[in-house]
Amino acid sequence: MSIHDFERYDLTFGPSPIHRLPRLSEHLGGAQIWAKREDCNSGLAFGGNKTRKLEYIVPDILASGADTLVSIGGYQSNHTRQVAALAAHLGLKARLVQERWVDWDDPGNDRVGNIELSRIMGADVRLDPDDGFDIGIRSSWEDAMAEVEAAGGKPYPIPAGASEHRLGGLGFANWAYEVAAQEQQSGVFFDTIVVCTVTGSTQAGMIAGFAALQDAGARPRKIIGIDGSATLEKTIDQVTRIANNTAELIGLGRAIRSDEVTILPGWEGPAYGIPDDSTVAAIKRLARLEGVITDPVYEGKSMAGLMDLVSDGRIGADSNVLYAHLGGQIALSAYPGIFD
Ligand code: 5PA
Repeated sequence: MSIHDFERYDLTFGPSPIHRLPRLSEHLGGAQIWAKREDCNSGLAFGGNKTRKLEYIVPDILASGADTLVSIGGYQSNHTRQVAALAAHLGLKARLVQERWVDWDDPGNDRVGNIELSRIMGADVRLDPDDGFDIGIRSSWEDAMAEVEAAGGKPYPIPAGASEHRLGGLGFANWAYEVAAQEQQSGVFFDTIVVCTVTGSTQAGMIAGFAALQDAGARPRKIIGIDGSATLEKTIDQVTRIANNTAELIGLGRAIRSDEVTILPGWEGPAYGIPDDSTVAAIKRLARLEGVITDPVYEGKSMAGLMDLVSDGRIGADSNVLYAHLGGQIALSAYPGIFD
């Protein structure tokens, strides 16, 4: 088996674009920095990293005969917004459990941004103010499944971030092959990839995909995950587990080595969903140097990490760094206070 043996249902515009960030590179005075843009990868409700993961899950959804997608996230989950868009696109219903993952009191946090879009797209959005952040399987989500069944529906479960789904790592295993093809065209090899990690299947898929390419003779490269949730040990376990599951699916034929899993702490802020000064500074700096927008929950944190690693030389000056921009800007309207 290889990644090419899995059916993929098209939800994206095609390969996501890669472009240079010349003013940021110059400003930091080290490595050359490029971005691959999952934040504009699809016409479905602004897309993002989950849209790529869902491309490999849709065939299973359609085969199951389900009529309702059931998923879970925080009030401002990008994932549940992308599930709502997928349901609309497929003509299915969506039942979304939105938990209070973030202790953040900007007014409108449970009404604007992602949750507003999910409501516009007709999802059945249920707030659960009692449950906090957790990347594992939740009882509130299992309850939602049972409720759909009790009402005569046929639910299809999509766990948080689609990460614990059996096929959840395939979208970003394929991303690795897409990067390799884009490198062939441009002649630029990215020796370092920087990616924000929370529920894990984005980075885990990349690890499995690049491991397969490397075992087939490609040059080695470093994938640096930036922790976005201040639960580092749990995240490392989850990424390792999903990377191994995905590696098995795509026929890697060996286990993932521990040196293939790098997740760095330092830019996660006090908790999931809460930015610190470095997050806010990184969001402003990237926006003011390049006109590229990042969010305070995910990409602002990974960008803060990238900026420090490049400017202090931990990523060497001779590197070509690929920043995986995974989306998430829709949540900005839930955080107006940090830019007042
Ligand atoms: C998310 C996730 P993983 O969860 O695959 O590690 O990806 C982290 C990530 N960037 C990075 C953006 C913009 C993201 O939305 N979001 C979750 C959500 O509910 O939206 C799954 C947590």
